[in-house]
Amino acid sequence: MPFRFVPAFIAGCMGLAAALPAPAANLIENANFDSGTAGWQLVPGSGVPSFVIDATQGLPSAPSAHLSSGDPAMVVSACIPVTPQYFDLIASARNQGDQVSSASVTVRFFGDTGCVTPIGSEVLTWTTVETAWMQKASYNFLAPAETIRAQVALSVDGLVTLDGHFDSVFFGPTGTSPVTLQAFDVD
Ligand SMILES: [Ca+2]
Repeated sequence: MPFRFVPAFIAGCMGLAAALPAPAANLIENANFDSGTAGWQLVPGSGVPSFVIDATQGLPSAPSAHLSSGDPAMVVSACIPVTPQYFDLIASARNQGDQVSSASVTVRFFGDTGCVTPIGSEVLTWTTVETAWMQKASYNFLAPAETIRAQVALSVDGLVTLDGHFDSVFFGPTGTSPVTLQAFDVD
């Protein structure tokens, strides 16, 4: 009587589905820049930074965000409500600035609702030689106990010519990043 096994089979499948990892919980809006610069805001530096969408390149795919400036410049995400816990930060970038420049993706934690005064941070930095697209990640870092907000910043730093591309920004509770991102490898 094989049909007797059908309900058990279905129940088994449901159990398997329940055991799969939770779906990705990226707290970043427009993380792949498919919606232009929506969700990101330029924080003007002392120079005149440019923050535009580059439709020709990205990792894993175009478009990406392009931040260039003659002085240190920063673009920030929304000020995101979070609770103190372990987080993952993953991003792709390339640094095309001069020999003393860097490009960084930083999550900053705040104890105030306006994301005014950082009380902790975690940073990924692309150095002078990292001019090709490269994914970087920091897993399982703990937000300070007083954390109530977080904000992710894309920045370029250095002295003369600062130029960074950014894509695929993930910030979320540890264990919620997509498997494809965790397994992604750049040759
Ligand atoms: Ca993209």
